[in-house]
Amino acid sequence: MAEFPEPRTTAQRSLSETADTPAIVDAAIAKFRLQQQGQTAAPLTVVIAALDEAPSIAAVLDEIPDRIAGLAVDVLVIDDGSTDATAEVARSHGALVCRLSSNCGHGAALRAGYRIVRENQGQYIATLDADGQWDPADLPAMVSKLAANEADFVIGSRQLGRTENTDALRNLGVRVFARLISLLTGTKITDSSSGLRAMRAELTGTVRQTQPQYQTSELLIGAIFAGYRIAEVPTVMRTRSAGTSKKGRNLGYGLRYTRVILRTWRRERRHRVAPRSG
Ligand SMILES: Nc1nc2c(ncn2[C@@H]2O[C@H](COP(=O)(O)OP(=O)(O)OP(=O)(O)O)[C@@H](O)[C@H]2O)c(=O)[nH]1
Ligand SMILES: [Mg+2]
Repeated sequence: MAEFPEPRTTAQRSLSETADTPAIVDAAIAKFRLQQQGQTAAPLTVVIAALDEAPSIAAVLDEIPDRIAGLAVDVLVIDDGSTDATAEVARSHGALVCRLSSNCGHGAALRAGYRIVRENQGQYIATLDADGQWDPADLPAMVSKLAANEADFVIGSRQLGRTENTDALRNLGVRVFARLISLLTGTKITDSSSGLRAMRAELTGTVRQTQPQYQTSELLIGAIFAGYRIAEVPTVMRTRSAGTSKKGRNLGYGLRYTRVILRTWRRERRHRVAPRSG
């Protein structure tokens, strides 16, 4: 395992996984498996990566219904090395919890969740954030599209709905990034950075993903070039219910996000396959 003499900073771990991430993830999944004792996943698992979200995660979990679009639901929280009571709160509100022993990044945490679902034969995965910004009430419309085999990857789009975020720069960024990805891939999307998504579990194993933090655009661009059918449904993005943002400042965030889009596009366009027909 790599040594980090100083605590790792956001910049250090924002664009490439640190060397110790695979070992941390493997150990966390092995421990989770022991607790699970061979249980298989429900048809739909809501995967939530959470970093120090004890003040907000209970309300998020309480909003998730037991069944969505007729499917039984598991909720899996990946505690990304929190130093607060995120894991305990999540467990006491009915979630399965896999805990990473130190912070690996939003993308790495989600991938640990995806892997657990795939290995447990789950069929569909939905994601949302632990801070209450995405409303689980939007999930039935999204998951229905998967269940009806109309799409493979469904985005909850604040551009088709609305956002309560009043940060003009952030809101401009959402529009610009969506335009850029639409242009680069030829697939029109309106919200590339939405944390509210529903997808076939299988897709998370076939689309190449390496980003520790900026995972939304990497997964989306990879899914488009792999021929998966993308759909969007309107959603309302709320303001954070409690706690603080884990993201960097707007400008640095925007630059790193742009870099991930361009790098992923360069890497994935070479492997482009025709869109699936259903
Ligand atoms: N940014 C970030 N989020 C993480 C990390 N690990 C887990 N998360 C979770 O990822 C979700 C998104 O993080 P947020 O800080 O809310 O990012 P955001 O919604 O883009 O930004 P805000 O609008 O400022 O809340 C939350 O549920 C976090 O707890 C991490 O290392 N970094
Ligand atoms: Mg947030």
